[in-house]
Amino acid sequence: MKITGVELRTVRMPLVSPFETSFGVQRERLAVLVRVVGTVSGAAAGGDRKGREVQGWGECVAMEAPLYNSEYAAGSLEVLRRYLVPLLFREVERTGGVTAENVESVLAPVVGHRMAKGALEMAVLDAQLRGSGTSFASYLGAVRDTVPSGVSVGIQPSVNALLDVVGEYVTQGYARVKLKIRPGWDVVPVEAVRNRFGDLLALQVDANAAYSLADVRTLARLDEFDLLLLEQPLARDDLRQHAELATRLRTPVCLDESITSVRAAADAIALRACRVVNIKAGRVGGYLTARRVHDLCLANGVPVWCGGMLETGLGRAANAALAALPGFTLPGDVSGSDRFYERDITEPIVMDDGQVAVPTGAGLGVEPIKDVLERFTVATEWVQAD
Ligand code: SMG
Ligand code: MG
Repeated sequence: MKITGVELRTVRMPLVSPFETSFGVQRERLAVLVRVVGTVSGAAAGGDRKGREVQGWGECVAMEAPLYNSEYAAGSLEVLRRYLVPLLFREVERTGGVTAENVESVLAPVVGHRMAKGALEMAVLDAQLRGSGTSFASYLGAVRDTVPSGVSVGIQPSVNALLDVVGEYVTQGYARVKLKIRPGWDVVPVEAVRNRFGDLLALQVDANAAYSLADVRTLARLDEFDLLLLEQPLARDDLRQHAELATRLRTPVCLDESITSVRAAADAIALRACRVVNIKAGRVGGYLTARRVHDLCLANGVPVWCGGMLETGLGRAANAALAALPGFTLPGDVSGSDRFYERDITEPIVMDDGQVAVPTGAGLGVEPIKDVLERFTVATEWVQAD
């Protein structure tokens, strides 16, 4: 497609309740959305020679502050406007167009900023697929039309409060519960949840890199609660220590923050740093790389699941499509929109009987609702191709 311009929009959405992790408390979601506008011609436009206008949406999953990883929303906005979008424009000028499949290599001169790159690639892919009438799911290779829906539960003020919150999600029918843990909030809350809800509850924990190898005895105490996995216990850049820890635990170690690329995933598998991989498209630079991480894990017999970054309906729709690939054998953090938002910017993604439907419409299959989008928008800029 030819790209005529890119809109960069910042939205600020209140969360239904504060979300606390080992690195902080979040009360709202500040997100950068990318809208790519362009034209497609030839086969992609159904033989239309003149070119048909298309647009596509991308969502940058960087948080407001650089606490989950080094990226943050205002930084993503800056790198998009100043470097990434201009690189794409230059490519269109040089070759006459871009495809989602070459966005990664076009943006490769810029080091890092995977979440920003992933958002731009997602928008181009959405536009391209809307142009050809193909859904994200069928493009990526989905093999299911619904995906099991897990919920991520933040750190609570007390164990009783945690039991209430988990009880509510269990009643709603979530297929799996993930508890956020940190030193001082681990064995006791996990034991309480296991005792209250029984052995059949699919349960896992996520430390967001809050522990060190010196905590091995505490982490080993989690073994008795029969968890599906322990997610990112140690530092993001320490595969070797994760490998060491993994030999000391029965609970499978899963990596999230550490898996920033196909290469990182290959290293983690080779070093036996993890037995399970959390795949987040933004963290690895987009849905195309996410699919390659999936393919690598599948080929190595490593189960994967789809992570979440408190996405709006746009990212949530794409995640549901990704989670429908064959290697996603564990329930993902693909919850209903109402887990975080009273009002989503798209039609809400709904969890029903523990499942979320994979969208079937062209591209993402969902779109922002204009007045809702405007209500949450705090800034918009248009970057015009010259
Ligand atoms: O979108 O359901 C969701 C959130 C899932 O816990 C979740 N994500 O480390 O996996 C993770 C966290 C990252 C965001 S924490 C602010
Ligand atoms: Mg995580």
